[in-house]
Amino acid sequence: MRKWVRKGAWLAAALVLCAGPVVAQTRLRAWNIHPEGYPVTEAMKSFAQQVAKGTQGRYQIEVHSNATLGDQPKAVQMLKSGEIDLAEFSSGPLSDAVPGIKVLNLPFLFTDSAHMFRHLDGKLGERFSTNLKNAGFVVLGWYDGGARSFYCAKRAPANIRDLAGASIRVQQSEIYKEMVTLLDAKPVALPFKEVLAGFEKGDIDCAENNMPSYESTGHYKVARNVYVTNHVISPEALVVSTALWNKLTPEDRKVFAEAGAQSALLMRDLWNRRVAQAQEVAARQGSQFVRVKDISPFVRRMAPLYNKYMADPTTREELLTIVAN
Ligand code: BDP
Repeated sequence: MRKWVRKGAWLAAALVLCAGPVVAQTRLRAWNIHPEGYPVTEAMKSFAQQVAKGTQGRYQIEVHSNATLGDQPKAVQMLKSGEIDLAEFSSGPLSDAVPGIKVLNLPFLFTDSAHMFRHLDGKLGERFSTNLKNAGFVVLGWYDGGARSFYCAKRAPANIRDLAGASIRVQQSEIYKEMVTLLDAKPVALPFKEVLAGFEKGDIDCAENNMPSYESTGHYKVARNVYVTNHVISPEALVVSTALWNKLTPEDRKVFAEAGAQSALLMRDLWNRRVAQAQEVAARQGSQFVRVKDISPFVRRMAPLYNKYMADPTTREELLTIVAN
């Protein structure tokens, strides 16, 4: 018996030696608002895997999905205070941190995602990244926030005038509120996860979002009338806190940056397929899609917004760059 015990001890010691030096592991927390299977979630998971691989397991990123750690405006603060290390944000809440980003929420700014990424993968994206870095967010990848349209529970808009008087849920973002007010409707800022209940309780008549979010949240079950305006085409960003970034070695930064860039490509690819799937699911369950026939009355209503942000020194240059290219 004693002989076996001694043998066991030797074996354990040998295994420890074979395992090599113990690698210190750093656990990082990543915030995400979307559910499992959503393009953002899948891209973030792939990012986490690639970082773990590229740093030989020294960085383990836990992706906390479904806003379990709190809503988006709260998460922006959590990233700044170091409570979380990484996150995927849409450009609405990010613009509270960097006013110039506001421009990305302007209606009818980009013609499509390709137009948007031409700017974000170029000089404009670099400028935004620099400003965001100074505000505490290092951009690792620009994700697709899709094209947003209105959807309503009881009314079926077929014209921009049909939205007048409606209570429309918006993100906590200045431009979205202004846009809805210019449509003679009432903006109601609600956290993303409370929109479904808002419809059910009758607190809101309409909301606006891209099709994957319309479907994944189940909004399509209570708000079947989609008015396809594609009024905002905007990006989202995978970011890491500047505090964490400053602690990384140059080699690790390279791993994070490459993993971020690759995850963005994966996300954009998954996104396009998901848009079609989401529309199909909603249509099969009875959603009605009314395409806008002439967008010009909507665009004309937005004139005060363009004037305001053209006069605003924090957005003027960005706006001119995008409009001119
Ligand atoms: C989704 C965005 C998410 C926003 C949400 C919203 O991906 O980041 O929080 O819209 O409307 O499309 O709040």
